[in-house]
Amino acid sequence: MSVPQKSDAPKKKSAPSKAAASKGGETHQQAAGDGVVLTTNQGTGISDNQNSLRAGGRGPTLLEDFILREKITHFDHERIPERIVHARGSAAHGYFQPYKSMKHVTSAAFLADPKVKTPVFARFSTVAGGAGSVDLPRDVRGFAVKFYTQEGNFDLVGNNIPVFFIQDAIKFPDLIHAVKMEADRGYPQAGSAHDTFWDFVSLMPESLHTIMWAMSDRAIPRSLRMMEGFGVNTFRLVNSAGKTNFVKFHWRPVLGTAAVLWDEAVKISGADPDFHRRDLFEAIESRNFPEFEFGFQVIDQKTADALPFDVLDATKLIPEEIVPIEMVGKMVLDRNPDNFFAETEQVAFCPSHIVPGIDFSEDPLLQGRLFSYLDTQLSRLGSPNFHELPINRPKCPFANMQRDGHMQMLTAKGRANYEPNSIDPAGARESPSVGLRTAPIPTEAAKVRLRSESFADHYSQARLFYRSVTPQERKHIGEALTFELGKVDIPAIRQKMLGHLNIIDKTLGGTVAEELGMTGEAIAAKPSVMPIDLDLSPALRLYGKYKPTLKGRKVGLLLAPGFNLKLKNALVAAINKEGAAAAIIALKVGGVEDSAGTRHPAEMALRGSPSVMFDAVAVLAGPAGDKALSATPDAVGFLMDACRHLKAIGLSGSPELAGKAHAVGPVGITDIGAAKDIAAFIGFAREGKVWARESA
Ligand code: HDE
Repeated sequence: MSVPQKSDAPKKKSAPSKAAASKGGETHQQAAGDGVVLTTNQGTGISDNQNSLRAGGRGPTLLEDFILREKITHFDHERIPERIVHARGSAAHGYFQPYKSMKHVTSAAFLADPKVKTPVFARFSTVAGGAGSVDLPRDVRGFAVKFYTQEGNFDLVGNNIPVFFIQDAIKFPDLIHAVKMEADRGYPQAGSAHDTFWDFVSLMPESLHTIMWAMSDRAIPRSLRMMEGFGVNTFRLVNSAGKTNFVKFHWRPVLGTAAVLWDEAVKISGADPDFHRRDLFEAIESRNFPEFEFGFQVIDQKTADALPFDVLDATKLIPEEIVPIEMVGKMVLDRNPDNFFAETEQVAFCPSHIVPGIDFSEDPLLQGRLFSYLDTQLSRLGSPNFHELPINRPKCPFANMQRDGHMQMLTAKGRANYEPNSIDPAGARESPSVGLRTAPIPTEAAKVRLRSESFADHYSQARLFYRSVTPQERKHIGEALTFELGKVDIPAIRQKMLGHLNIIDKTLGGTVAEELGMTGEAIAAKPSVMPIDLDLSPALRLYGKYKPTLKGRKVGLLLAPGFNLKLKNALVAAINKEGAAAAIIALKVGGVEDSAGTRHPAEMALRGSPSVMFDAVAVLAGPAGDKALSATPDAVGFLMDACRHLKAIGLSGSPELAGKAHAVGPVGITDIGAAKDIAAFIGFAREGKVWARESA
């Protein structure tokens, strides 16, 4: 244990060592050392944590210094292998509570009683980048939730996109090798805009539906608190009578969905690589607890059979217009981890962790996942006892005859480490009544390596998604494809991709070809099944589906000398009333003077707070302040970017800056001359983005 041990550690004040004293006196810790004494991992008190043991003040260090060696050895082994995918993640504790009993479809106890709160731990992640990569690459986001139920842990290991790139687990290593940094050159980090990824996609049309989602604004979310989540694979629900249904799991953010623009994502990655992690942590610290509703699409066999695609195919979704989502409860994330490594890093999710009442489907992607996660935890966490770590340990009793192994943390008692046994009649035994029972789904068939015909249509749902979303989303998909394919060196890969895009939607293919300067160069794709036009699904839209709100958002207020204090206070009050936060920015972090010459503290200096970090911005200045701002490139950039990124903008006393930043005239810019104008600014800010400005 490297944490201080209260009980055993000697509690007397530690005297500064002679060496420390001779080198310039006491450190803060030594001076303040009335509290817990620093010890080795064996509990031996440490008298000097500043100097290693040496032969004389200037002599060589002695091998005898076990305190130095213990400390360095532990440090040398502080890192564990990062996750091969989803390495970069942020997490929080919370609870889940059902709205009503779901007993009619599942016997799962945590879904049976609206009074029962089940503790959860949720981890959000990017897929491709390493643990130290930025938060805002274009990427799918992981959305994994561990429910510590009274019947065991249930891990719902999902994503923020409802479909996946491949249909069979055997293709996963190829997909991931293709998207991660290229084997010879070691780049790009956390980005799909390179040859190997698009080479793979161009040869694997089953990935095209997910590609449409990954190129949409879903892949650059504004906040982890504003993403939908999906179980992706089809699971089964089983009720106490043994009746089964298929189910698709959904998470819906109470704050609604929001995304940033690509140019914002690129700039945020530089300005604040931890943008999402910080946002989640700060929201919880300020008690704005992220909330997600949990929804089920319950599908009976008859409905599944009538669908024009296979419910076992993870590259397909079931439109809500065909099977509505029933909201069954809510997850609230109300506590940050105490220690990032012990919790966020060591948490081990496994789709194979289910509880009675939930069962798997035969989806060949899910079947492979059931093997992979347990296997990967063994090398990542280094021991088959990873379930004993506090973050992974079930909160209900657990007992079996598994014993020993690396880092065994439990001290099993008695002689009986096998079953059946007569030596320990009170010991753990199997239980047909409360134990998990697999739904007896018939499976007899010939052993074949074969993809079912029902998985063969790779284009219809890609088209469905592209045509169902809003015009802005469609525009951004085209731009993202142009950007990504523009980064591909090998022309034939681009040409093949254009062939696929033409089949999904001719206009899309044509626009991307034109933007790439490759009109007429597409290599025609030959689908094995020609796509059909499915009924559009407006539910697939990212924008316009949730009510406009400013709740949980952040408004940046740039204050310059001579600003109107009354207006600033009214603005902050209006922003707070919306449930949003106002961040005070000034040219210098030391503060800024209002029109009466009174100095006010700032929270952020302009240089470190570009407008990409906020959902909406306002600039308040007096004449001198306006002059100072317009002479400052960072201030001009602040406003120019806010304008380009379609943010609601409020301006008070800053005409010169507005002119320099070309922020005169576009929709969504409110002149805040008096408090009565604030409502109009808030109205635009609630919309998230002023889309009319983009069309203009
Ligand atoms: Fe994963 N995935 N995955 N995956 N996955 C992992 O497990 C894997 C897939 C997802 O926050 C790994 O603990 C295979 C789909 C999330 O800790 C690994 C296949 C979905 C996380 C693994 C898939 C996911 C992982 C790496 C294809 C959405 C992060 C580290 C058959 C439903 C969990 C680890 C966390 C992590 C394997 C496809 C979601 C290697 C073989 C589809 C959210 O076991």
